[in-house]
Amino acid sequence: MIDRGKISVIIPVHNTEVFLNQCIASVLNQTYKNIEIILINDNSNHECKKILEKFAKDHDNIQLFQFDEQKGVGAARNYGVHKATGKYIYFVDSDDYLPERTLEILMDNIKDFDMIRGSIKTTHFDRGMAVILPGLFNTKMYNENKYNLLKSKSVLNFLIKKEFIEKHHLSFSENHTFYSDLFFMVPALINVHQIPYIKEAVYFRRLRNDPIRNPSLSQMDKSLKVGEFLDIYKQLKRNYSDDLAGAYLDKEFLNYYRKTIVSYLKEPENIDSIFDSLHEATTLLNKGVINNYDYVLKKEINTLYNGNKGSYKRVDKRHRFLRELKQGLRSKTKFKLFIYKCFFTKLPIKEDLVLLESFQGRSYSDSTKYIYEYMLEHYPNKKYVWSMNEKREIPGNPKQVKRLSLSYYYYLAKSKYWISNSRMPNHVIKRKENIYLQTWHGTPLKRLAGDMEEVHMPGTNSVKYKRNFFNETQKWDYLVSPNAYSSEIFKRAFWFDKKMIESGYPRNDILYTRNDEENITKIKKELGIPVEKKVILYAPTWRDDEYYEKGKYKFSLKLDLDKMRDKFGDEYVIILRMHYFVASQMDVSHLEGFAYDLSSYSDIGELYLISDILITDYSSVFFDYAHLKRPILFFTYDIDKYRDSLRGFYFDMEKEVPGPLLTTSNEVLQSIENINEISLDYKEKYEGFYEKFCSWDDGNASKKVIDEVF
Ligand code: C2G
Repeated sequence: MIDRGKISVIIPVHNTEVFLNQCIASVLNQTYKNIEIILINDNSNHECKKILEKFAKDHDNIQLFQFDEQKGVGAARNYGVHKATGKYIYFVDSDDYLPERTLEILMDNIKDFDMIRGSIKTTHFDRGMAVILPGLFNTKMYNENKYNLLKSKSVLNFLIKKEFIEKHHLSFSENHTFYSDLFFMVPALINVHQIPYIKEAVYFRRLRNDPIRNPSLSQMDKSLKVGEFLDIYKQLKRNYSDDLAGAYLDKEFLNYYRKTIVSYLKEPENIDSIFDSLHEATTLLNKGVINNYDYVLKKEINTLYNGNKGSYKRVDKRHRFLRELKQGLRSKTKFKLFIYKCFFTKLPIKEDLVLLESFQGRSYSDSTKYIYEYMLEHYPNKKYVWSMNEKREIPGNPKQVKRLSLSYYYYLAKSKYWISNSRMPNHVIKRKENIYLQTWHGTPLKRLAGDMEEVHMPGTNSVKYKRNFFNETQKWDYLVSPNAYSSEIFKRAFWFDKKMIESGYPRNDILYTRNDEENITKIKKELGIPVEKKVILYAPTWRDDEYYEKGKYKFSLKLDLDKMRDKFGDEYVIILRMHYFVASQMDVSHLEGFAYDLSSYSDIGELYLISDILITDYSSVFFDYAHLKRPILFFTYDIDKYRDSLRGFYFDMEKEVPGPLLTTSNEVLQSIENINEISLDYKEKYEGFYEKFCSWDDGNASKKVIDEVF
C-alpha cells in the first residue's frame, strides 16, 4: 500500500454508545494506515463519553475533543476540520461502518482531483458486515451530472483535499440539524468540474432499528425538518447563482414538496404555519422549471407562487381528494379504505356503539369476550358490534361484521368505543371522540415491540414494524395490565403513557368463578372428552422463523403421541392446542379417543379449566394457567435459538418458571409419570410465581376494567 498523505477522519459523536465501538474499530482497522481520527464528543451521555475516552487513551492516532453543550453535527464537523492536520478530510458518522479497504481504494483513485466519492449502502447490519472483494475498480466520472452524487444530501463518503476546503471556505451550517451538509456540499460541487466515483469504495450507513426511542437524524420529527429544508433551500438559492446548482436545488425542492411537504400538510394547521415560507420558496424557482411536471404539481406550485392562502387550501383539498380517489381505484381493498377515509370518518360518531374484536377477528374469546359478557349484563342499552372473520354464535346476538369489509369500516367509523385484545389495522383512523380500550393478550416473557432488538418475522422490517406498532399504541386510551411486572414492561415496550388499568385479566375471571366440578364436567361433555379421564393440555407458541408465508406459521410436533397413548391412554387424554398463527394441521385421526386437536376452539380459558396438566413452552399461557395452581411442564426443546436469536426473554426461565424445562419427548413422558413429585418439588417456586404474576386476579377483572372506562 502506497502512502499518499494523511487522512483526517472526523467523527462527530452524540449518544451512539451502542454503535460506537464498531464504528471506531472499523476506522482503526483500515488498510490505509496514514490516518488521524478526530472524535468530537457533542455532549454525549456518560457511557458514550467513557468509550471515547478509552479509545483516545489507547490509540496515539486518535484525538478527542469535547463540547460541554450540544452544538450539533455541523458545529462538530467544522471544529474537526479546524483541528485536522491531514492532507485529506473524510467524515464518518458514529453509528456507521467502513469495510477495511474503503480509504485505501479512495486514496488510490483520487489522484489530482479535489474530491472523490465512493458508494453508500444503507443497512440494518442484520446479515453481518460486508467486505469488499478484491477486483477491478471502475472509476466513473461525474461532470455535468455531478449533483447526482448529492441525492442523499450528504457529505458522507466524499474524500476531499483539505486545501480545497480552505480555498473555498467550505463549512457546515451550525444553525441547522438535518440538512446542514448542503451548505458544505453545494459550494463544493460548484467549484469542481469532475469527480471520480468508485463503486467498490463502500460506506455502510446504519438504518436504526428503533425509530421511536433511538432515532437517527433522518428519522426525526417532520415539522422540524420541513421548516429547515425550506430555510436552507431559500438561503442557498439566494447565495449561489450557478446554473447547475440552481437546477439541482429546484429539483430537490420539488421532490421534497411532493414526497414530504404534501403529507405534512395533511393537517390543515400546518398549512397556516408554513404557507409564507413555502410561498417565498416558490418565488425563487427558476423560470420554466415547473413546466416539465404534471398538472397537479404545476397547479399547486403556481397557486403557492401567487401567494393566496385561501385558494391554496382549496386546491390542496381538491387534489388530496383526487389523490385518495386515484389510490382508491387501484383495488377493491383500496376502494374500501377510500370510502372509509373520505366518507365514513366524516359521519357523526354514535355514543352508544361499541366495536369489539379478539385476535384480529379470529375468535370470540379472550378478555374482549369477558368484558363484553359483563357489559351485556350491566349495560344492556349499549349497542355492540363484533368484528369477526367468520360468523359465530355469540350471546346477546350482537351485530357481526366481517373484518375489513365495508360494513366493518362503517361501524369502525361510527362506534365511539373500540375494545380489542391485539393490534388493529394500521390504517384505522382514530377521531378525537373515540375511546380505545386495549386489553392485550398475555404477560410477556418474549420481548415485545419497542424492546425487540431485531424483528425476525417474515416480510417484516424492524423499523417499519416498530413505527407501525408505535402508531398503534399511541391510539390506546386504556391498557389492561395483568400484574405489576407487565405494567412496567408495557409502559416501556409500548411507549404507553396513558391510563394503565391494573385489574388483572378479564379472560382469567372464569378461572376463579367457574372452577368447579359441575362446570368442568359440562365443558368436557360439550367437547366430547370422556369425563372420567384426566386431561393434558399441550399449548405451545409460534416460531417467528418457521413459516409458509407471512402470517402463516409452521409447527412440527415433537411430542411422541403414540408412546404417550401407550403409556397414559388409560388415565389421560391430550388436547393439542396450537397458537392461532399456526397454519399446520395436526393429523391425530389415528389417535381417536386419546388426542384431540382443539386448535380452533375459541376459548383457551375453558381448556385450562378442564385440564390437569399443562405442557407449554414460551407462550404466555403459563402465566394464566398458574392461576389454577395446577402442574406445568415446559417443553423447551429449542430454547437456545428461541431465546438468543429470535426474541430474547425478559427473565431467566430456568430460574423463575414454576415447572421443569424439558428437552425431549421422553423427559416429558417421565415427568407426567412423576407429576405428583414434580408438584411437590416446585411448590415453593410456584407460590412465589403466583404471588408475582397472578395475585391481582380474583374473578372481578371485567368489572374493574368496565368501571374504569365507563
Ligand atoms: N394462545 C392460545 N393457544 C396457544 C398459544 C396461545 O390460545 N397455543 C393464546 C393465549 O391466550 C395466549 C395468547 O394466545 O395468552 C398469546 O399467545 P403467546 O403464545 O403468548 O404469543 P403471542 O401471540 O406472540 O403473544 O405479551 C404477550 C405476547 O405478546 C405474546
